[in-house]
Amino acid sequence: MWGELGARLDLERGVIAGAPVVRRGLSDLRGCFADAAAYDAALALGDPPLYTVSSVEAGGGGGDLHYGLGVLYPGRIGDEYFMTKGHLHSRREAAEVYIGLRGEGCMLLEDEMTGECRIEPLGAGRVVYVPGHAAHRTINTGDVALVYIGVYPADAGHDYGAIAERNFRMAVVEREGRAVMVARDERNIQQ
Ligand code: PAN
Ligand code: ZN
Repeated sequence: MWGELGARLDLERGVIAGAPVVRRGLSDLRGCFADAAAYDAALALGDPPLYTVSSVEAGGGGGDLHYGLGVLYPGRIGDEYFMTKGHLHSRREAAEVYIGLRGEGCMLLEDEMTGECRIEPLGAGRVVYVPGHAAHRTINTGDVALVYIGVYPADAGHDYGAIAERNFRMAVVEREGRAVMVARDERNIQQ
């Protein structure tokens, strides 16, 4: 017997109705932002919410899919835009499809095998395919919440360890009003 197959996107509250919600605040992203002084200064003023994800994780079989609705708020730490922690999938070959619903931003992708880095625009009307072996992080470069859905294999798993240890090589920062990708090391030297 099939269980529940449909769900309501409650875009007012930014959740999938009835689905569990994970909330991440600034304090959860220690070590992610390149400008450590700006991070500490912002955290001293409070611990603002950065994003929420509500997930539907029904079946757990090899062919099953899970999906989540992400809401990433606008803002910056120094010149670096608010972003998600980012991860690889535990089963590295597991890909994912991101569907943008509202707002403006991008995905930062980094191939674990080749080191290739790329930013792909994500926002209303954009879909991004995240290949296997690609570390992925979502970034809000706009003024309103970036809302998106990610669909991934049920057995993908989330591996945060590698990114927590070495972070992404690139950072997405604001330069003269525009979002640009710069090398994280370069970004640190400019401090
Ligand atoms: C997404 C992410 C979501 C939050 O549903 O989990 O954007 O990002 P972090 O998990 O990196 O905090 C996804 O990629 N799932 O696989
Ligand atoms: Zn993922």
